[in-house]
Amino acid sequence: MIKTVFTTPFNDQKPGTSGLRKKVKIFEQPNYLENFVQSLLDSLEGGAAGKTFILGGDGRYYNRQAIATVLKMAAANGVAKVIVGQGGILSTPAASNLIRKRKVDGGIVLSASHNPGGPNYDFGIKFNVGNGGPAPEKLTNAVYARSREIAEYKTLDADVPSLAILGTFDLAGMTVEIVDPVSDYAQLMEELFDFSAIRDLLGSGFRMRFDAMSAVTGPYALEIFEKRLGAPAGTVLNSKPLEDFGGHHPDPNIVHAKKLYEELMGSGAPDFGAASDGDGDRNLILGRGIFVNPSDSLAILAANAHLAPAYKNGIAGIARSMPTSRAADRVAEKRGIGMYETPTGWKFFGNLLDAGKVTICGEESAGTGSDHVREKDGLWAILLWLNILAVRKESVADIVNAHWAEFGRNYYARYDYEEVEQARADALMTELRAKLSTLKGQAIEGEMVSDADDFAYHDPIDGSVSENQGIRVLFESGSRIVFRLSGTGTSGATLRVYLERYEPAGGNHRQETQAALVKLVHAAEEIAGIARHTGRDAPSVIT
Ligand code: VG1
Ligand code: CO
Repeated sequence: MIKTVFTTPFNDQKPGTSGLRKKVKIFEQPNYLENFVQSLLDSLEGGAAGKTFILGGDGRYYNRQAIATVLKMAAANGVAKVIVGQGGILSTPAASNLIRKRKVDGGIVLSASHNPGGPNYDFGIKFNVGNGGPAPEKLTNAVYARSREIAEYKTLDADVPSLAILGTFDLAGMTVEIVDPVSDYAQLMEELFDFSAIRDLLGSGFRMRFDAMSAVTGPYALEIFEKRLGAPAGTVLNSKPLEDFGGHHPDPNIVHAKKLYEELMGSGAPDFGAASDGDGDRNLILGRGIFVNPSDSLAILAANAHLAPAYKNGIAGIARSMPTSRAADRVAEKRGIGMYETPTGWKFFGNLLDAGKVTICGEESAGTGSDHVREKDGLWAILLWLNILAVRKESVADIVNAHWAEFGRNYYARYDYEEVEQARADALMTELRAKLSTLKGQAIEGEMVSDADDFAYHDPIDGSVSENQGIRVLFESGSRIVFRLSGTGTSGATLRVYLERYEPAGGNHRQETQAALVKLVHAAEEIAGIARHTGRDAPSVIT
């Protein structure tokens, strides 16, 4: 029942920051998903035959059809075994954990992460390698090259049995094992953190809220917070995963998790609020009356990680993506541990984690994680915060203020200009690149530019080089502006402008963020001509 289907290439299957992400409508074109999956299977070192993979997704619209397609194609290509999350569900960090725990060859995760879901919105597919982390560029480039020349794919002329019941079945000679998506992950969290201390905290009148945003973390959060940690029923909001995330944008920031944010800022607010994204790898951290900027959160978690059992002997080093604020650098410097700056996207952390150079990694986009898996991990970050709160017995605001007092504060914001016409966004970046060499030594908005470059990363472990990873403009004052185009959007281009200003220990840490950055906003306009190029006089989203 194996059949070979003739096909012709699509020219747009280049994986971005995190896999191939497109509108559902694009994925629904005949052969579109099949072409990509076959290109992937063809590009694996040693081929796909005989290998074992993990498979699951965030449950969004098209997840079920895609799981069936992948299973049939895996079987037809001679894959030995696929371990699937029950109902086709696995969060990204849970998939990473299973790849490592079961020592398999890799995993396929179906998700468009923080992008909205539903028939008119987004879908995605990404591949993780044997260490549990996102495929490195060498592999994603090979998949893209293959997708440009593909002429046929293999699949089965058969239906895939239901994935609703735990157990094992045979699919044309391939073993399919259906596992509980939550239990291995929940067990890992219990090994890393002091659950009894967190249970005591939650039993002592400390109130928390977690917003699953109708996405994949609902079942994980119910099991961990309400069942294992004894938080009262109702602690987890929007806990039922929905194919369209209830029409919301499952991106845990103060714009899209507005209701939670308002609750934490209001009177009678709980002590702690948190949220995660579509596939469970991002986190939002709120305290009563305070939003913790993700870059600050990375620094605070790194500075306090030793309070949790898994990190009690300290951390080896920290890595952050280039646009992430340099708050974590202050911690690394003071503690005398390694600090690494990588391009945007979790795939660049894998080598550093595997080599034991770093223990904790993070991105400004609300991704934080450690060497426990090879993905960013939303619930992990939230549990580490809870562990720290349980030990320090201080409020979130007090911990943040004490951190700034010791290390200084990196005022920080990201301005996103979404759905800009691609040609206009490209023109902006081209013009910017061309004037880089002239920026140095210029005074802009009264601040002297000390350096400007296009970030290139030289991986210290495997020597690979990744160029054109974003424009950095550094000022003598220590301020910085970064410009780059998003690699996860599905319509037009998204220009991201990252603004950062450092206020040392002893300085004024009580300013409102936007007010503190106002000069940099003007400088960014002067340097890049954002309004002139994009026709926008304000960003679509500020985070
Ligand atoms: C964005 C973020 C980046 C993150 C990526 C995937 O990429 O900026 O930090 O790693 O999304 O996150 P870009 O190229 O759009 O800036 V997720 O939760 O969507 O897997
Ligand atoms: Co995500």
